[in-house]
Amino acid sequence: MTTEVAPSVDPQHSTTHHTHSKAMSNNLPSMTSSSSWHPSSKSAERETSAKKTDEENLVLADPNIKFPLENSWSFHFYKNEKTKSWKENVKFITTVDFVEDFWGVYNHLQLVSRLAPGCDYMFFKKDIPPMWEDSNNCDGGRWIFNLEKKFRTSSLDVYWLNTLLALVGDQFMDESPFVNGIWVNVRSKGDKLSLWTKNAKNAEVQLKIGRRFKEILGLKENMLIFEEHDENNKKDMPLYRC
Ligand code: MGP
Repeated sequence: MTTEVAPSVDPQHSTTHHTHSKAMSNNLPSMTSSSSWHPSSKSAERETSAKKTDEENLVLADPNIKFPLENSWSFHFYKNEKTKSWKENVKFITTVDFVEDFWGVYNHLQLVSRLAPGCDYMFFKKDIPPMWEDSNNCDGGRWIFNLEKKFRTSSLDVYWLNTLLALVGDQFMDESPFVNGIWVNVRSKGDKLSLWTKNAKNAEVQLKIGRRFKEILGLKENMLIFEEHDENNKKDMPLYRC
């Protein structure tokens, strides 16, 4: 885990989450022993299996073992300081490669709902900077969910956490390589979650991602809109909806 700049941290906020992400369960050693149909192999198999289970329990009990994520992810923070450029206001926080590090960072960051209006968190794949200009983003776009300010305290943190878990748990499956990251804007006029994706023109991929995002957030029809980053392609209407 590499750390550069940390935003305001709330030491009081240390909710412990024990949710196992798919990434974690994927990496747990298999708890089932191999099975053979041949009767004479049974006792040897039981012995091997007992030995294996002992080893697995030792691995699980070892406090030094960490569970790798499918992808490494970076947290970033944005604070609107008027004297600085937009790029200067984007601060890298840290990269997480393991389930345990993800929770360590998440639990020590200020909750989204407690950020000052004008601030953002971004959670992007390690090698993808959160900006349009990057080659991974420039031909992409974002699935946007607008949330009225009155729902900030009751819902924003849950939407944010559920999306983070979906990303670290690799829940976009075959479309995961097209998912770059998630962005949350806290604004006085209303908050916004944006899922950044690659290859905006690929309608099939984008709609699969959009539908999955809709399920993760538990939204009704037509609450998500997709727009391209490229100003030249942007229309008055969203490119897709779901
Ligand atoms: P925004 O947050 O994407 O605009 O960008 P939006 O969704 O209209 O929300 P707002 O309520 O914050 O306005 C707002 C502004 O930030 C843009 O107009 C740019 O000036 C700057 N900005 C945002 N992003 C994501 C980028 C980026 O990737 N690169 C650069 N250079 N500027 C950006």
